Amino acid sequence: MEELRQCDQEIFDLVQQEERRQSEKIRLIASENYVSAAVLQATGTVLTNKYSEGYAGKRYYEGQQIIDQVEVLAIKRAKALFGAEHVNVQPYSGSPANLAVYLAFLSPGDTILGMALPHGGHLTHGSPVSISGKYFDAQSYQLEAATGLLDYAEIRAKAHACRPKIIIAGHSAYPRILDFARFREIADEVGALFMVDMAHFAGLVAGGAHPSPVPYADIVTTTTHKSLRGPRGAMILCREKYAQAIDKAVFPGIQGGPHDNTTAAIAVALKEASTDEFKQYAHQVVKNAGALAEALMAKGYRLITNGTENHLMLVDVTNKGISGKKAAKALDAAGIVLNYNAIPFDTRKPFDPSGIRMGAAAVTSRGFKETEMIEIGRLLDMVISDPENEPLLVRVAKEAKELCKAFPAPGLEHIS
Ligand code: DSN
Repeated sequence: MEELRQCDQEIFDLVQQEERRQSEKIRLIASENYVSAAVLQATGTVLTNKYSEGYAGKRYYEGQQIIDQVEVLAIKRAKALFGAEHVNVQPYSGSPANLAVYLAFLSPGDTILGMALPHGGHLTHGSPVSISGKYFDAQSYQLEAATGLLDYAEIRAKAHACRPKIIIAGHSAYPRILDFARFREIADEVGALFMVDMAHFAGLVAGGAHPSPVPYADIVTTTTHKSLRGPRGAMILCREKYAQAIDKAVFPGIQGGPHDNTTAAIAVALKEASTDEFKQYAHQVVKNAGALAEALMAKGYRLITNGTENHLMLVDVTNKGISGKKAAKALDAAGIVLNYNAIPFDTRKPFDPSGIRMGAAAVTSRGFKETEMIEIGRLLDMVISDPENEPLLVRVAKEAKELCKAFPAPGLEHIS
């Protein structure tokens, strides 16, 4: 990065500091990961210089000889990896991808049914503060109070009552596998389209560690940068009969030119995700999340749904005499980075909720296995049990750094 350093010392220094932070801290934010050096390099190419509104063979600018090949390759790899009939790789990220689906199939005021945000759904699944809740009649389903699990009978009853045009499955904080067949049945009963937002677990699907929604859903959206380990971007997978509607909704519906450097990096990530090594990675993510969940439960932590089947955990820290926010801040100071998160039926406010959310995707990318996850559980418990003990936080941060040092993060191997 010599040219960057010479041109802009301030940004150069900040990038270096962020490299160090990512290298030396235990990153448990469930939606984050480390991309490979190859994905990083593709992201930083001259493809960023090109405009290419339209689709391969039908662009509004000349000079697409190379870009068309890049996009076609990304689409081909995504179709093969997920078994999809049609893929659009242009959405800038997950929220625009979901918005494009709504633009393709809804008019303002139409009804959608998604998981409530405070129960683990996403902003774009109909939260009142999001365009998805402001422009549409957004109905939501919640989790079962006693178990924290999805209640398919309730989803069915809600769907029959509100007759949505789209039923959305998918989440940001639900630690269990979704029953796509049940959702499909419900959608068919009420004549709704069935959309799955698999952003969180796309990498697990790619690696065969989570059932695929593709055979069941009409449309599947996903970001590319979470468990899939690609650059920040998104894709929409759909049945061929919806291809034209989806493509028109992405461009010219809500976006202009695609970010071609990102498309290239998505193609690289999809190539990586097609390997046996990635399959092992995806299965290890699930094993690692399970190991941390067990370690925490053994120390008396209350995990929503009593465990996990995917990459993430949602932990109610109330019985530890601490709020989620206080726990997250103390942990960050101690070199363990996660986020505070509402738990289902939370009695506290979203900005200072009762829970913390954590995931195993990033630490698994750096090679952590069950042993290291159990060690993380020990460190995490020490901090949550004594969050104001500053010397302890410093000590734990040192231990976290030592643990990380033994497992250099992808793309950051040069940090010593
Ligand atoms: N912000 C992401 C997450 O953390 O789950 C979802 O888009």
